[in-house]
Amino acid sequence: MLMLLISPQAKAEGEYAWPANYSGVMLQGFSWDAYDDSQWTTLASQAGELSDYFDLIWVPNSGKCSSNPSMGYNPVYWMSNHNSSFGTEDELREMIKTFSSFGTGIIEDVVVNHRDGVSTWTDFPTETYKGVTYEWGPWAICKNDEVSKQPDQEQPTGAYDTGDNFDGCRDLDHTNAKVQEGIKAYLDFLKNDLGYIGWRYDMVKGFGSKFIKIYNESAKASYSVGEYWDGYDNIVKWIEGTGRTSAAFDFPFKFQVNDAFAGMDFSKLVWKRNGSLDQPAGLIHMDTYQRYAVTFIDNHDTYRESTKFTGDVVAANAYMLCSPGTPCVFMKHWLGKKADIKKLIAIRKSVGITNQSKVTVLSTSRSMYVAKVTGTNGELVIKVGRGTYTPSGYTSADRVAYSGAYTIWTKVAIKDLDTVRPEVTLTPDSGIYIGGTDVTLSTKNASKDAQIIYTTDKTTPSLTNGTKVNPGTTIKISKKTTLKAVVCENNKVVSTIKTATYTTEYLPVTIYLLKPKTWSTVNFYAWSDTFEAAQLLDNWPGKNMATSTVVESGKTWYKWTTPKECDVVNIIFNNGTDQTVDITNIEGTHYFILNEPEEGKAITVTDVTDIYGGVTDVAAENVTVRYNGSAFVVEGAEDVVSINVYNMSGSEVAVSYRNNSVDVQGLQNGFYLYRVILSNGKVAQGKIVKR
Ligand SMILES: [Ca+2]
Ligand SMILES: [Ca+2]
Repeated sequence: MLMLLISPQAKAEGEYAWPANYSGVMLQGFSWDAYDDSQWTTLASQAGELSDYFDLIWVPNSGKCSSNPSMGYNPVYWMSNHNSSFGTEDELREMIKTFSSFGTGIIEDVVVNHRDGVSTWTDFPTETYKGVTYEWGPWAICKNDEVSKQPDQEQPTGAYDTGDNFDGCRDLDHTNAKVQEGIKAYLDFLKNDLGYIGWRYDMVKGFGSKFIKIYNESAKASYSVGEYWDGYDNIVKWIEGTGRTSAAFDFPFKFQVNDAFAGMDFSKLVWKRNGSLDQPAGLIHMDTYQRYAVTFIDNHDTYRESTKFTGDVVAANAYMLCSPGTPCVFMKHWLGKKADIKKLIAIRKSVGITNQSKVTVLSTSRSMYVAKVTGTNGELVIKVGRGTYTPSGYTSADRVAYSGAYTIWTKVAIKDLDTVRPEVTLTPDSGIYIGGTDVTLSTKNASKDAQIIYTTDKTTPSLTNGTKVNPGTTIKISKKTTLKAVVCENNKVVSTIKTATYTTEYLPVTIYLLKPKTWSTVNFYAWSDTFEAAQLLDNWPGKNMATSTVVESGKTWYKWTTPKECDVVNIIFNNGTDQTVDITNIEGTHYFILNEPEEGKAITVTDVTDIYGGVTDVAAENVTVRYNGSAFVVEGAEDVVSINVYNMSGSEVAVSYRNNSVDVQGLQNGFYLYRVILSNGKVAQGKIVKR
């Protein structure tokens, strides 16, 4: 009877935080501005190799943000738009699925301390998930957020912030139950819809730790780690504040490693547990917290600041990979020292070291740290530093990895983690084949019963999508096609996705730029894979476009069309002094406008092709749009397919389908652009004022 009185919601300690005795190794799959290295398609193409070594990969926030490009730390959309600077939502889903099929979990960078508006500081998007609509207003914002000093913006009415303020986005009021419901839905969406295995919380100093407990218990987080940038005592306080529902990055570990290598004083790699027992430094020195520690040598922030690790990268990774805690290898270190880091991970996994493995420090001095680490399959001895040491019972034949800066001895046989995986080969591969080509699909390293599943509509080939054929099948490509294919064995997808693009004719690119108000000179500068800048629009700053203007829909545009052999182009707009970001991989016809410049940054652009690209459409006559006090209403037409509303910088702010009105109550007063498409294909567009 007594048992029944125990609170049913009481959870086993750490149930939703990080597994006990966890042997996994994590990769931070990006560094700052890693827009190339960390594209979802790039990561997915390496899924085989990365999955041989890593169990978890932390990637940038994949939701659409308020700038482009964005590293993900100015989030706008949570559930309804995961097209980001790292790829489209389809590419994201394909990447997560590919890693998952190799047993590797993807960790999302969850940024919920703050959020940005769609077009103003406070107009958060309305999003619907599982039939529930989440509509937010200024009540969701902490009253001491910096927007309270902006009289021209809607004023926040939430409670005071329960942590630090992030200057640049609106700090959310986590004490508000509706905010909490939104975050719970967001995490549910990440885990159960997109397929993330867990998350890393950004800037957890920005709100109370008890809210993490609410969120993780709701989402049943399997892996949660918080970025609490502080010393040991405060991080421990934070972990306890979350009810041990989250792990934390081991900043104290990172800073001891920095200090030890910078001053060549390896005694700094040791802290005393309970004042007496020598242990590797950081959160991990305490048995209580090893499980909740994610160790690292550098991350995207520290690497570009004065906190960057400047010592021997391999030796530091050796120390980390031969210590408790869950090691998180940094992308730059992985790319720069791949062979060494592969070996160190193979050693950790062969010996069976976990986040809670036992360490016996054998020697500690300025010149070296020496410790015995006991894994589930045996033990190793690691020495970091240049001091001389030979562990008893070992000979030089037992040294499995070493340099002048570190040595590892073990008698455990080191496994080769490289897996030979089946793959698809396409003959010929991507390229330009004017008039078309035949492509043969074959397998490599696959069993004789293996089959191939392919798609030609850019969707992900899977057991339930695509055409299944035998290796050796030839298919005819007669128009521009993206071919995606996987190997399938015993009713399982066993390869990464092979993607190839076949171009069968040249389609020139046409680029329009709306005449910028503040530039008296406009230059176009372009390059492509097949053409140098000098062959297209001349060397920097490119071509002065003064004589290349056209007037369309009452606006003056600078217009340029590529030569017909150039069907993908990269461009920069500039005025000789200021310039835009690189606008890459443009195909077809595109209309651009410049965004407001930000101090010290290249100017970003908005692609407004959706609004202006339709000017050649047949105009719908006698169709008008009027404001009725709460909605924009279409008059003079019955068969409305869609109504899109854009702010004056071209961002879509409202949309309605199969309806002759669109609700604009959430929008501020001012001018908007609308575009109405009728079922007969005709288009009405124009400007409207809400007042
Ligand atoms: Ca703020
Ligand atoms: Ca905050």
